[in-house]
Amino acid sequence: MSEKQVFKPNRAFAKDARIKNMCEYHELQDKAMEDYEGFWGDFAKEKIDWIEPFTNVLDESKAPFVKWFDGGKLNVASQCIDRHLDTRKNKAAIIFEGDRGDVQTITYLDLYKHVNRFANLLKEDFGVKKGDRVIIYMPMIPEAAYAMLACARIGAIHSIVFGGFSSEALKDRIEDAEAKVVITADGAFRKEKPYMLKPVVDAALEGNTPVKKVIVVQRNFEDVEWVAGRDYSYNEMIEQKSSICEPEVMDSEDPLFLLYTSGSTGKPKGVQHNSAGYILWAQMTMEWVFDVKENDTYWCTADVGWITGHTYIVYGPLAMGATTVMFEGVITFPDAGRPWSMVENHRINQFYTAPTAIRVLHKMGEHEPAKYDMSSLKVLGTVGEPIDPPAWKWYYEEVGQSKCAIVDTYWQTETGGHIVSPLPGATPIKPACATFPLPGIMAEILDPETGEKVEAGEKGYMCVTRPWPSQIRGVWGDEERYVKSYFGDVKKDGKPVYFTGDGAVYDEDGYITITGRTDDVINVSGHRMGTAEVEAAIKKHPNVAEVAVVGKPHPLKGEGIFAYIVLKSDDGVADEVEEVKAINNIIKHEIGNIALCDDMVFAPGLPKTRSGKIMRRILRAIAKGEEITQDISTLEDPSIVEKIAAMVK
Ligand code: 6R9
Repeated sequence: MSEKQVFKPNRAFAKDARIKNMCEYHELQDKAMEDYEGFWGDFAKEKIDWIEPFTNVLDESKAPFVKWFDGGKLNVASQCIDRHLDTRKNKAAIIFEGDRGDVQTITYLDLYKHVNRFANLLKEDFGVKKGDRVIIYMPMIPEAAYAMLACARIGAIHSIVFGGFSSEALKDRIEDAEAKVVITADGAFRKEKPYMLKPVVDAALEGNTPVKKVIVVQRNFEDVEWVAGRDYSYNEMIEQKSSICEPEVMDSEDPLFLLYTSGSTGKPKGVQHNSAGYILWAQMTMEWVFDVKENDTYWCTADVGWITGHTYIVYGPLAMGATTVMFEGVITFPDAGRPWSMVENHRINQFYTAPTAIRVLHKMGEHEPAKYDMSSLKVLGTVGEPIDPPAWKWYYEEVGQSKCAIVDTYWQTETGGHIVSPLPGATPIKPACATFPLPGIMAEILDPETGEKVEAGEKGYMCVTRPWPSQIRGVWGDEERYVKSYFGDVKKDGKPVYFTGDGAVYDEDGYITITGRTDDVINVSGHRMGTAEVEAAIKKHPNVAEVAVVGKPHPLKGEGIFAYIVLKSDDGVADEVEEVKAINNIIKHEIGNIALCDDMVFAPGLPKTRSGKIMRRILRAIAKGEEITQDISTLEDPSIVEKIAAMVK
C-alpha cells in the first residue's frame, strides 16, 4: 500500500448503499448549494416525526446566533424510541457488554419503559422540570443512556461529565451549569475489579453547591456513603415508577444538552446543542457515513462522556432505529483480542473507534484479528485525531480484511456530528484522509487572513461558511465567548464563518487532510486538553512560579503533554522525583488522570518576548527536539532557549 493509493468502494457494498457513487454525492451537494433551505427543509420533514411542523427552515438574521426549524415541535426521546415501537418493539436497541463479559439486550420496548420510569422518577421524586440542568456522571452502563433520554423526555438539559474527570473538574461543571441534580453510579467494573465514582461526586458536592439531590445507580454494589436527604438509590425507587410518561413538547431550538469541552483559553466551555437540528444530523450522518441497515449491529467504542458517545452511541443510532452496542470494559482486557471477540460474538457490522485505540491494539496484538471471525464487518470508522498511515494500513488490512471502507470522520463537540468524511459506498478513499465535506456542509479550507479558499498544498484553517442544523448554539452562560471562540473577523457574503480551530490542506484532487489544531489545544488520545487548564492546575503547586504546557508527538496517544516548569526557589529542585509526583497529584485532583504530563522539565526560565508573551512555538520545537529556526534575538533573554534545549536533550 502506498500513501498515494486510492481505495475504491467495495462494489457489492456500494450497490446497496444509501449514497452509491460520487455522482449521487455531487447531486446532493449541488442541491444544497442551489437551494440550501430546501435541502435541509426536505430532510427535516422526512426524518423527524414532528408534533407540529416547522414554519421556517433557517433564521440567520442574528448570525452567528441562528435558529433552525422555527415553529417546529418535537421530542428527541420520542424520536429515538416511541416512533420505532410499531415496527421495532422487539428489536435490540442496545446490546450491553459488561467488563466481565455479562451481556444484556435491551429492546426498543424495554428502552421505552426504562426511560419513562426514569423520566417519571426525575419529575415526580426529584422535581426536575423542563430547562433544568442535570449532571450525569456515569460509567458505560445502559442506565447512562436511560438517564440521557429521560432528561430529553421531560425537557431537562443533561450535561455528562466523563467519569475520568476529578471531583474539582466535576464541581466546576456543576457550578457553571447550575445543576440541581446529579445522576451517578456507585461505580462500575474495570478489568474485573470494581472502581468507584460516587466518592468523587461526594467530594465535588462539599461546601456550597447548587445540587440538592443525587441519584445513585447501583452497579457494583460496593459500599458507598449515603447522605440522608440527598442521596437516593435508583435501584430501590425505579420499579415503583410508571412506565408511561408523556413526552414534553419541545421547540426545535429548546436546548437538549450541554457538553463541556476544552478551548484554547480559560475554563472548559459548556457547548450547547439544541433539539431538532442536532437529532436530524445525528440520524442523517448515521445513515450516510455508517450506512447502517435494518438488521445490522453497530458498535462505537467511545464513552458517553464525550460527544462521540452522545451522537454515535446514543442519539444517532437510536434515532434511526439501529442496534447500538455499549461496552463497559477496556478494549485491551483481558487481551488485545477483546474487540475482535466482540465483533465475532455480536456479529458487528460497523465498528467505530479512535486512532489511539487502533495504535494500541495494533501494537499489542498485530495478528489478533485473524483469530476471530470478522466477516460481518462492513464499515470501519475512526474519529478524534488524525490517523497515521501505518495505523490506517493495519486497520484496513488486518481488521477490515481489505474489504471494508474506512471512514475517517472529522468533526468536533461543537459540530454535533460529522462534517468531513468519506461515504463508504461512494468515496474513493485515500489513506489517512478525511476526504470531502458531507452533503449540506459548506466546509472549506480558508486563508485566515484573507478569507479566501486556499490552493492545493497550501495550509489553511478548516472552516464552515454556512450555518448547519447540528452546530453549537452557544456557550452556556457566555454569549460573547461563543462569538469570540468560533467566529473570527472573516465573513463570506457578509455572513460570519465558523472556525474549527484545526488546520487543513487540500491535495491536488481536492481531498481534505486535517493537520491538527492551530490553537493551544492538545489532542491526547483523541481527547481535547486546553494548555491553559493544565497550566492552571500546575500553578496551584505552591513552589511553581511559571509554567508553559505544549503538545509533543506521542507514538500511541497522538500527542502527549509536555510541561516546562519554573520553580520559585532558586536552589533548583531538591528532589525532582518528589516534585513531579506532587505536581501530578495536583493535576489528578484538579482535572483527572487524562491530563497527567508525559514530560516535565524544570526550566530556569521561559522564552518570552519583551512584552512578556511566552513563545510556545519555540517550546514546541524544543519538546520535539527540533532545530530552532525562529529568530530569537528579540526575546527578553535569548540565552534561555539554549539552556532549556540542553536540558531537554
Ligand atoms: C469528535 C471529537 C475535536 C478535535 C478536532 C480535531 C480532532 C477529530 C478528527 C480530528 C483529524 C479526524 N479530530 N476528528 N482530527 N482527523 N478524523 O473528537 O470531538 O473531542 O471535540 O475533538 O479532534 O482537532 O478539532 P472533540
